[in-house]
Amino acid sequence: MTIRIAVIGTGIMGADHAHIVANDLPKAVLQVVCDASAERARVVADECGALDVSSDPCATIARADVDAVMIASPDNTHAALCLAALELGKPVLCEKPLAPSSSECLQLIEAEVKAGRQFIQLGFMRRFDKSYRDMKDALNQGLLGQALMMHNFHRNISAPANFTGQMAITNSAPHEFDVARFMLDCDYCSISVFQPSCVDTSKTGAPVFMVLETTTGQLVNIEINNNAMYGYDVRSELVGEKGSVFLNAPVSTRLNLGLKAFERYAFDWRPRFAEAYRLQNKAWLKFVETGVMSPIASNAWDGYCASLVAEAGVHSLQTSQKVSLELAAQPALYQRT
Ligand code: ISE
Repeated sequence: MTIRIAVIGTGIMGADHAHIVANDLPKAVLQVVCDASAERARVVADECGALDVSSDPCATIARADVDAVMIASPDNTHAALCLAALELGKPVLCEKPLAPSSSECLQLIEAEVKAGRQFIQLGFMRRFDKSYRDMKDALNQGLLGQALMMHNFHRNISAPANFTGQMAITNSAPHEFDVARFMLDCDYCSISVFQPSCVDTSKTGAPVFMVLETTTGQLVNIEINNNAMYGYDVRSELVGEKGSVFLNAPVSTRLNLGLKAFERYAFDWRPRFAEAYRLQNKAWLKFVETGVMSPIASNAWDGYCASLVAEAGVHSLQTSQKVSLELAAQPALYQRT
């Protein structure tokens, strides 16, 4: 059976998802590409051979010839569009964050609980990345002993014009909030956020440094530096009692010239995580076919956890205080065995 997919939003990630559907998911067809800009929708639809275009997301979701929906529109539209799909019983792959506020995430969770099944897979693609998978395997096999600390660095070349320290926490850091929680199989009990006092923190892209405590006693630190200038660079080291695992980004060559060695950095996250996106989207398609979500995929509950931490992080940034975290009760629908 062919699954007919609509992609909503054709910014960087929506276009990327449309290309993955067209090129890497043989059981799917790109039925509709939808964007507020009809022109932009047409460009992406033509590139990917989509059957139709639209500028109306709710009408697109409701179409009888659409079986499942990928949501990659602006962050503040995610919750309403997820809800529209869920009410029609259509599975969704939603880009992160699930919603800017944890209360909106809880509304989606309530709707899934009421429906008695999950519909939303969230686009935390790093869970499918080979280097993070290997790190998790080393931990699960007991090679490291107990995990103690996880150091994370997330650097982009340059911050978009609207990118404040707050957005570093709500838009960039959720990847680390989610992947460290997944890695350590934990939740967080507090977050403290710092910025270097030697920089003008009102400027876009000023670095943000976070320290989180987990409910199982580990420390997680995260540097977000959206203006790192030199390349897209995501690093992580998991430190255990007996050893550590450091992520290697996929690097195909090293150029040796004039007594120096050069390795290439990606311009942004797409090349670095290309295979993770493909694996994530394949896992989602299987979820659409079978109704069974991949055990490593991120769901609406994981989205809620990430948004709650981001909210607390923004509060910590504003008050310069450590902020404690308390999760709502987890519905049985999301309990993993
Ligand atoms: C962006 O939204 C992403 O999801 C990227 O993975 C991240 O590197 C970037 O900082 C975010 O703004």
